[in-house]
Amino acid sequence: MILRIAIQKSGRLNEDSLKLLKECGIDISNGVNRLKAEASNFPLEVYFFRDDDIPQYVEDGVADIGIVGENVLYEKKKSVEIADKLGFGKCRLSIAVDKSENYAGVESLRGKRIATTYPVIVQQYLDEKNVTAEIHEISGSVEIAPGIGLAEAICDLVSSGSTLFMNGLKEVETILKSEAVLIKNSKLDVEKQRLLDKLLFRIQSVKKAKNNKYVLLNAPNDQLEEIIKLLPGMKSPTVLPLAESGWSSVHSVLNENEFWEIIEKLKAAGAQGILVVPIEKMVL
Ligand code: PRT
Ligand code: ZN
Repeated sequence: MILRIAIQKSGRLNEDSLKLLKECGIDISNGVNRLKAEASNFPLEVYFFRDDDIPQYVEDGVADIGIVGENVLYEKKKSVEIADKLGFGKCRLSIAVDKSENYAGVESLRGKRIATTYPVIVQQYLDEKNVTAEIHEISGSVEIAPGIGLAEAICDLVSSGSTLFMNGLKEVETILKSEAVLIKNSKLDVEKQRLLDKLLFRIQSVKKAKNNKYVLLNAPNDQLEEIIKLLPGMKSPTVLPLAESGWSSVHSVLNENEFWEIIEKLKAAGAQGILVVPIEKMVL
């Protein structure tokens, strides 16, 4: 029994998808035939496709699971399930207009031409807003459409915003926030589901590790109690005596979100020599 995963052949999601598998301890042989590769230490076969085709292949069962951006998933409207969000490939699908335009809300789009590679998502958005506009589906370089007189607005993926800026456009509405997700065929058999659960367990351990840091610090013993109170840790922090008497070494795990705030408080409480180390895997 082997689980088949579809990932992007080349492009923005290819590298991060392979990296995730590697972090899950899965070695993929980089065979000459880059259409398909097999893992040497997990029952997994990797297929390399264009991202646009992945939802269809997973729905049809050509692949059991796949990694794709939510933007592609919602545009293709295939009946597959999201097994997990993966935290990379983050971007947003936004409407942009010429920067000199007097944009006064979504009503301003009424009767306008909107160029996009995401006609389904844009139409759904306009319907929700009760706005009628003309959608021009084009296959690439959407950002030049207003400049060449093809449309008054565009809807495209944005990450840094520099593409819009360089083309004299401004972002006016965000329709969708997107990241890479792991999708699965909705009728996986028990054996394949078991393999997927095994993979998901590893993915979750990798994700948790990324969101947390291992922190080591030196604390004067008379401040130890206060410092320990500041540390959430997995259970409670590890405390070891230092060679220098009156001092201890404290080890704990901190979440990225609360990290800076706690570090500040630790310093204020007398902690010294604070080391922050990345965690590779975290199994709770
Ligand atoms: O060949 P294939 O069809 O597989 O690839 P593709 O060309 O369709 O997709 P690719 O590799 O460009 O993107 C794959 C996925 O990465 C997308 O479906 C998104 O889920 C995700 N992603 C994340 C992005 C971006 N960020 C992104 N910035 N996809 C595209 N862009 C483009 C955007 O279209 C625009 O042209 O980057 C430009 C904007 O970037 P900024 O930084 O200038 O704002
Ligand atoms: Zn594509």
